[in-house]
Amino acid sequence: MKGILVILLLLVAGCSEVQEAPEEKVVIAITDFGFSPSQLNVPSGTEVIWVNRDVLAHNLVFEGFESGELLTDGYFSKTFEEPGSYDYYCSYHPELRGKIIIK
Ligand SMILES: [Cu+2]
Repeated sequence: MKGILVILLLLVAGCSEVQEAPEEKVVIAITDFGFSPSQLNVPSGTEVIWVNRDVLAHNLVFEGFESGELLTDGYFSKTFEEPGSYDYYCSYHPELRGKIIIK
């Protein structure tokens, strides 16, 4: 049993050494009818994760894709590879808007 643990620890250590450039992740919270932050400037390859901390359900509608319904504590993640400006909104509350800018 101890031997297995040692092997697992070595595997974990080995993986973290190989991963020289950690993947970037940024969390956007949905709280009090707002995206926090409402505008995000990040490099390409960034994974953006929205977490709904509101009491109501929301969704994220981009040009070309949608998150589906996010209930309280629900989340949606998307990795943006293409530089550009991505506007989005909640179709339940169209005044709820945000923007992602990928450099
Ligand atoms: Cu909403």
